[in-house]
Amino acid sequence: MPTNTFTDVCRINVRGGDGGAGCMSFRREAHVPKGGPDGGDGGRGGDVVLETDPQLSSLIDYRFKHHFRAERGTHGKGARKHGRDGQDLVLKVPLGTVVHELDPQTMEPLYDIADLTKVGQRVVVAPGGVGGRGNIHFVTSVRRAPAFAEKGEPSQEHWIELEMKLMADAALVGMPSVGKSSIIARISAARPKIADYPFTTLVPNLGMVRAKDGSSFVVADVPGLIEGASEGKGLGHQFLRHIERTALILHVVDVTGGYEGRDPVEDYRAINHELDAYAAELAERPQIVVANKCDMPGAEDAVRRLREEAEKDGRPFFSVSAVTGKGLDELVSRTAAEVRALRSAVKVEEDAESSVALNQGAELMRRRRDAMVSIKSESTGIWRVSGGAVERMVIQTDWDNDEAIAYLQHRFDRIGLDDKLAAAGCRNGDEVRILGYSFTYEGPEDEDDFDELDDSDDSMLDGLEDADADEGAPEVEVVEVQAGE
Ligand SMILES: Nc1nc2c(ncn2[C@@H]2O[C@H](COP(=O)(O)OP(=O)(O)OP(=O)(O)O)[C@@H](O)[C@H]2O)c(=O)[nH]1
Ligand SMILES: [Mg+2]
Repeated sequence: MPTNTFTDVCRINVRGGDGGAGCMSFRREAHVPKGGPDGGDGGRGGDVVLETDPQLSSLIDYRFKHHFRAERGTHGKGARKHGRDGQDLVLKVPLGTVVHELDPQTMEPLYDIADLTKVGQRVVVAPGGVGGRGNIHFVTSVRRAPAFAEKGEPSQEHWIELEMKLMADAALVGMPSVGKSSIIARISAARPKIADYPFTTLVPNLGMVRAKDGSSFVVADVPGLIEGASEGKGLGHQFLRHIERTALILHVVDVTGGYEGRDPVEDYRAINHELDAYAAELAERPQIVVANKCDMPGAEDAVRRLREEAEKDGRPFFSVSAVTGKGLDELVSRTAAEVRALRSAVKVEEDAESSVALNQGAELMRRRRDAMVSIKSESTGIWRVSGGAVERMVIQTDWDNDEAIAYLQHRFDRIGLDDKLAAAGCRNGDEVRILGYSFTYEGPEDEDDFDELDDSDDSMLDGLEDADADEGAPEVEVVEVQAGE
């Protein structure tokens, strides 16, 4: 399965389906002029789900299409009929895909959502919105005929980054032009470009290598590294990232010293230094030292010195020639054996639980961010309130319906928004803006408008509490309060 071109990082915008609206309806029967409320709930919007597919070896499907949205839920109907749930949108990704949440403003990665390393592993990256509740849910002891229903929860769009980390078993690592591509071409079916100038290889090539004992492993030919790579020189970071996932490093050294006449032992040390500087664990990763170009005259001394150096570090050493093929069979056999041993060791680490825990963490972070409310002064007497959860409450409200608006006021009350506005310096009569809507602030303890709307008694509020009990209202946390001048 040699892969010569593949995209390894891409950004996509994902959005679950919107929830369907709840229905406002009353039973109609021949002998009952106006029966009880019977509006059903809206259906749930579909989720956007990532799923690993071992057949895929790249993220190329996401290079040209960037927006993905799941199906919306349909609206609820009378006679307590629920709307239909939207279908999930399943996006296939290759094994070894790491998913990052991106900051919508800076497009910088915020945190990891998932690390997809197992066949068929799934993660929800954009949950669909829940359906709005039909008017049957708003019945209370004092409100027998609620004439409003909730709109569906709009889904949230966000940007994520997919990063495919190579799932190669071994990586050919070394300075430019040491013969990494020549070696992969010789031991596998991969046919990368080979040339006598540095940085011929710019994206990694994968090759499947079959050892004599019948076992096989995937080897990656990684672009050449130079001194300073760990600081980003020569696209160092981008290249070093490819090595992070490979359990075994085949460190290739040019024993001729290359056209610059470098010292092979220094090259060997320099590369190990860069690995260490990038990530200490890379320096500790199992490594096989491969002295290449042994066919060249006068290489013996360098081979001997390098062998000593490798032995000092306790690393297996092979002298080979990608041109004549000398020593490559031995190298392949030894690599296959190491890979087998390493593979049986990693299984324990990759249990399902750890990946689930990671997803839950991401979901929690998403909820926290979503529940945050920011209050800012736009100008004298005008306040801007923003935040995912609070904005959705506004969107889910039917603005043509006074009862629905009163219910929204009640929800604001429950999350303590009025108190927080007051704390920020908001005064009665000030304007409060949420999305495109504007409210007049009337202070935190203004329970009266509720009663006025429904000319019922004071127990109205208690009744509402009951109706809300199952709501699971988000706990709103104010992150930013900026008082106006
Ligand atoms: N004599 C001799 N030349 C070799 C050998 N292996 C590679 N070369 C030559 O070295 C040069 C560089 O080889 P590549 O395989 O492109 O080296 P690379 O490490 O992949 O280089 P980058 O992709 O630039 O990092 C080419 O001219 C090869 O023909 C070898 O074993 N012996
Ligand atoms: Mg190359």
